[in-house]
Order: sequence, then C-alpha cells, then structure tokens
Amino acid sequence: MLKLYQFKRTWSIPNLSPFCCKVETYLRMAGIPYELKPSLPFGAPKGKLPYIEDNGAAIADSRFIIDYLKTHYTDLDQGLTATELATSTALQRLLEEHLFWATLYSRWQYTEENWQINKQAIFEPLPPIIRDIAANRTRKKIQRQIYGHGTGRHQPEEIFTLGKQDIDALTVSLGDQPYFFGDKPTTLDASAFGLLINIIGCPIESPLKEHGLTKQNLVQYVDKIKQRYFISDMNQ
Ligand SMILES: N[C@@H](CCC(=O)N[C@@H](CS)C(=O)NCC(=O)O)C(=O)O
Repeated sequence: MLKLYQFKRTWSIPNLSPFCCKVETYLRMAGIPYELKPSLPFGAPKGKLPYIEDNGAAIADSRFIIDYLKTHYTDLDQGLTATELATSTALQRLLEEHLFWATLYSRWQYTEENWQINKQAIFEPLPPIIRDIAANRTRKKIQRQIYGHGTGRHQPEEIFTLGKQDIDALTVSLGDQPYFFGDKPTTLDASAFGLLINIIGCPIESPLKEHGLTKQNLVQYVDKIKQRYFISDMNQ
C-alpha cells in the first residue's frame, strides 16, 4: 500500500505542514488507500516532508506526488477546462509560494510564544537530549530561508499586509461555492485546505489568522472539508 511520510498529527488538524495536509487531503478526496508514516524531514529524499513510497519508488514534493497520483490513481482535475487548470496552477502558487511564507514567518519568527508552540509540536518526538539543539538549528535555517526569499526583509506589518491580500484573493475566488471550481473537490481545494487550516485552525496567533477568521466563506469551507474528510480520525 502507498505510504505517506508526514509529521505526526497535532493541534487537532490533519497536519501542521500545509504540504503534508494537502497530499493527505488529496488522497482522501480521491479515495486512494494509504498508510501513514509519522516522520521528521531529516533523511527524507529532499530533506522535506511530505514524501510517498509506492511500488518501490520514493516521490518527494507535494506537486510531484499529486502528479503521480493523477497518473497512477485518480485525477481530481479531470473535469476542469484549460482556463480552470490555469487558474488552479496560479492560485496554488499564490498559496504555496507566497502566502506560505507569511505563515512560516508567523511560526518561526514573529513571536516567542508562537515559536514555543511550533517547537513543541514539531520537535517533541526527538529525545530530550537533542531536542533543543535540533530545534534551534532548524529555526536559524528557516529564518535564513525567510530572509533569502525576501519576506524576512519586511516589517511584520508589511508581511501580514501581503498575506492578507492573498486571503482576500482567495475569499473572492471561492465566493459562495462549496469548492473552488463548483461542486467537486480538485487539487486546488487540497492545497487551499492544507494552508488555510494551518492559518485559521491552529494555535498560532497572528494578524493573518485574525484576518482569515473574518472571512466567513473561508471559515466554513475549512470546517466543512475537515468534517467531511478528517473528523473521524483526528486523534491518530
Ligand atoms: N514544495 C514542497 C514544500 C515542502 C516543505 O516545505 N516542507 C516543510 C514542512 S512545511 C519541511 O519539511 N521543511 C523541513 C526543512 O526545511 O528542514 C512541497 O510541495 O512538498
């Protein structure tokens, strides 16, 4: 059976990683059987989670994993027009390559309180003797990445202004539809749910979360997907 390597569940959400949550949501939306392998990124094929193993092959990165799932199992985007597919790609990039960085900043850099909550959730599986060293080393690495990306060069209020613009774009794009492209879930919904639940549904406080919680359609969207696809096994 297909194996999904991701962080262990925490915070009563499917996964604290938007990308792991995206892949698991895709698997559930598509009804593909899988086995969970709670893991840490050290030793992962590209040093990041998620990755999958299937029929002797290891595939890393949520985008390549979903390409594989589309080819070998079920393509949730099959019914989309070329224009919808283009919009799907553009919004996934907004989520994963832009809004993601403001989210990352809120966890690893914004406040000490958020960092402690994030640290506890990620590094708790490690033996106490190496936990703090690994956490502090990873924190420095991620802060360098946030600076390298450019997000880390802005003031906190500027970072959250940019993130709020992304949330506004998502609110308008979803409108009052059940999913971004109507009645059926697609890859974009797996991606959007993965990141949005990690902004509005987790214990990391920030202006981004406050802003997201004012968008009723996004709040209901996240809640409905969680109820529909995950509620029975939130304690795994
Ligand atoms: N583009 C990748 C991003 C994956 C990613 O950034 N994973 C993070 C967790 S959210 C990770 O494992 N980071 C570990 C590290 O950078 O050391 C995907 O779509 O899967």
